[in-house]
Amino acid sequence: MWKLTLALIVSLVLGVVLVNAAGAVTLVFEGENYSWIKPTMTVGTGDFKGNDSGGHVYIKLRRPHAENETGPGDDGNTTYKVYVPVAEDYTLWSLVRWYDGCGNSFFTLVDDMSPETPAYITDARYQEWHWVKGKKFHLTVGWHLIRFQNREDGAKLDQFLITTADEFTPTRRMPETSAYLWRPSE
Ligand SMILES: [Ca+2]
Repeated sequence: MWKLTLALIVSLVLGVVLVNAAGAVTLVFEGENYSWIKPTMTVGTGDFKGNDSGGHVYIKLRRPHAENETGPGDDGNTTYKVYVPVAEDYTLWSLVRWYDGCGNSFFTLVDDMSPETPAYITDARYQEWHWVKGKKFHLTVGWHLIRFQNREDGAKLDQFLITTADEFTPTRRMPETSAYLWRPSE
């Protein structure tokens, strides 16, 4: 209960409510609202809903597109500095669109994880936006870095979320909890 109370207090301070009735904490971020970006990660227009005012980030297709598992052409990435209000195990979900079987993954790196860590998201649904479940990881209270990094060209990211809920499968775009994201001042 104290965790729920703490999360509610933090939510009130930050001006958003992210704690549901069951006490789960869910933080949602837009791919295109990153803290830092490194090419060949690129900002694109359009999102899951076909909404042209929305955006995503993606790894540009190589010419020619990789046709086998040759490894990424660079370490292009977006990094998100996020504030975690409750120490807990969090599951990563990502709203992605894959190009094909050789363009269907991102490294998903938390804090000091490196691409040598076998942490990435993938599945076999191509050419349509859908949610993909990632790993569960423990986060302490405070600021953390979450990075989506080039693993295969042609991969796109509209949104991602971290949640303490075990029995939760997102099926649509979620309201962004931007108060929990650090962005450099313009
Ligand atoms: Ca987006």
